[in-house]
Amino acid sequence: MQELGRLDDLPLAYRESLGAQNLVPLWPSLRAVLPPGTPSRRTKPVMWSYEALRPLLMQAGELTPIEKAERRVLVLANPGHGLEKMQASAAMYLGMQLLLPGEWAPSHKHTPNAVRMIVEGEGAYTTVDGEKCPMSRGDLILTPTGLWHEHGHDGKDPVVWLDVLDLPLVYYTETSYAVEGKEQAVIGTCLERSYARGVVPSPVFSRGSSRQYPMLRYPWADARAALLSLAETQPAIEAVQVAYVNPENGGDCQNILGFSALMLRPGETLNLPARSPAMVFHLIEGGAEVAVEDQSFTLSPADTCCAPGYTPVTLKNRSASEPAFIFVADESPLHKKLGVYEVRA
Ligand code: GTQ
Repeated sequence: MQELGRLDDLPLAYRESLGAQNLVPLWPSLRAVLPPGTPSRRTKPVMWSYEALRPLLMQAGELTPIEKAERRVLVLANPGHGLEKMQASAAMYLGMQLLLPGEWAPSHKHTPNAVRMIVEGEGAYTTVDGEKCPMSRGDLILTPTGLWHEHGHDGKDPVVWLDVLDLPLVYYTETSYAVEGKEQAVIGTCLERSYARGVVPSPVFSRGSSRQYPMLRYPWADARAALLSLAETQPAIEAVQVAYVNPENGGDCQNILGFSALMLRPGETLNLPARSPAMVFHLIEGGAEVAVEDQSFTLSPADTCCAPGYTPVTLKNRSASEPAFIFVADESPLHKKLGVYEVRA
């Protein structure tokens, strides 16, 4: 590959004249912005141990009252991007949010999409556009772009959940903002519109439901049962994995990030090919090992790690007798919409 001219090959006076006109020569930076073959990635493989972060999160509960935080969150930041950027990857933001009994995180809506994966505690709920969604371990609750949401807690113990947002991407595109609102009037619970077992509003005599986000809560009990049944009824399947989809059209449940749950059968090792999207793994149950680049992470329940794109990942169940269950978030809907999605065999 041809070596290109460097910035300091150019006379200083010329460089100054360019700068004075807000002009920049491309060739000294061409290889950096269009690297050969594979993108450069700031995203590093990183793991966040729940055991290590939990006491710090509980300490935040003592140090900062909810009124002074609005959202009491410790951000899982990837040092590859710089901690202050609060990014797990180019498009993904991760945060562990704590709500104590009786606390309330007030209603707002914003342009980034969010999901919550419940990590521990019972009795909290998120109200999304008037629908009250109870939170239990492993449940996935959507708060898509533009929908009002607030969090409350009627239980006795601290509740913690993992927030996954596309905030870095939305912020980068200069489209990130929030609007504060009043406490929502609860018009129902999301339990009232269940899409379980393959029946949806019929599009034959009506246009189905007019909701863009027909399902806001994906109970863990249902996803777990689906994984177990998939493993049992399709033993030859490569990966025991279910996607969280819009049940009315089968598409991704949100616009930018994709979400799935994966079961590693006892003793299973799963080799994931290099794909363009970065990925996040959060262990719900069991024990797993995640190998990516030169790193190997040992995940216990509630541990979270991330992997950059364009690199293979190996997932290993640490138990020979019990399944392991992993929540996966990735950037594939975004990459597909951008036309840059790739799988490298
Ligand atoms: O719960 O609405 O982690 O607005 C970051 C921004 C959580 C939330 C975050 C948010 C929220």
